[in-house]
Amino acid sequence: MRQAGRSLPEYRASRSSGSILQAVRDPALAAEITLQPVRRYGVDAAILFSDIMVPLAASGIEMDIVAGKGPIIQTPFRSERDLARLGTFHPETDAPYVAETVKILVSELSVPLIGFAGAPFTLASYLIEGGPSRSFALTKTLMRSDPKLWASLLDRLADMVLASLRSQVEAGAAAVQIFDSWVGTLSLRDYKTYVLAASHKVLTGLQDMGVPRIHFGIGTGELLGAMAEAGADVVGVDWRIPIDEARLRVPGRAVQGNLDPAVCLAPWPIVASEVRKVLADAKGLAGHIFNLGHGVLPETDPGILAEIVALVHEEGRADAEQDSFRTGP
Ligand code: 1CP
Repeated sequence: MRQAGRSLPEYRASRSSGSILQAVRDPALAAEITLQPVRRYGVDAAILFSDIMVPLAASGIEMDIVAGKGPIIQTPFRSERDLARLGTFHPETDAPYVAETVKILVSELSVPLIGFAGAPFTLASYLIEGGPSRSFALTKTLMRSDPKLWASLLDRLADMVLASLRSQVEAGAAAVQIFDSWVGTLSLRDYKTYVLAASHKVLTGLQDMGVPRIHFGIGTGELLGAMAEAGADVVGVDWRIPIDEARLRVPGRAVQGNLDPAVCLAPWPIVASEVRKVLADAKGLAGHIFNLGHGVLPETDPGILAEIVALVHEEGRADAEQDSFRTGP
């Protein structure tokens, strides 16, 4: 459950007044924040406390991550000249605190740690728009009007993302996830023309490391087949499409998802029934990781999340028992 920490009082106390980038640069603090939701909820994996913007910030792109808003870039990317501002990213020297946090966590966690990075398209969208966007108008305009510059930008970002993920795995992360959160704004044709190659470079560049690769975006129902082609082992989906339908669109891959995070704001009996619907949709699928379809909303009651985890574990165990009864020991 991404950003599960945001709903916790202990998270707000740990973060106090500093910016998220400051918290990420402090390995002891970042490790503590990563552990908080794992302790509270008993989830089966931890996701590193960091942000998709960290490699860009560490390689010299000036930005703030504004509370309640998101990343704001001082000087957005607009032309060929801006490529020069994107230095090469060396995780060991530019952001040594990330690997250090991973190492602390690996020694303390009893569940696997998921490392992560933003996918090239989503990172490019923040660089070009200068912050969060609804229409992605500037991004799409640059993509179409200067496809050569666009391809160079995505290729540079792919190198940065790959370097970041490889160093997280070397430090001990047991799986990686790339967040292409906003790629669902594109048509399938545009995805294939402008994005697939860069995401493919990242995912296939991790192949030799032998860790599961998860590829996630929201509003990606029509892109799922192409996202699977990009080379992930698991495709994450939001709540707009039933998980069994998603699975049909990503042959040979596992799926992750897909409870609507807003469901968690409803009274418990409704939440329980919605959780059961996801599990029923996923019944019999060769690979399903239960998760929300996007991040936890900050106003979510932590008690509800704890109940969801308990219910999924309970139903999972009941299923496993039934399967062993059916197939014998
Ligand atoms: O559970 C965790 O805490 C994991 C850490 C994590 C992750 C996986 C954070 C901390 N950010 C992310 C990924 C991230 N960051 C994504 C991809 C996942 C997603 O789609 O939600 C994106 C798009 C960002 C960019 C970003 N950073 C946003 C979204 C802005 C927008 O365009 O709508 C925001 C609000 C941030 C700040 C941020 N990052 C993380 C947290 C807990 C927060 C909230 C602010 C804070 O507490 O200061």
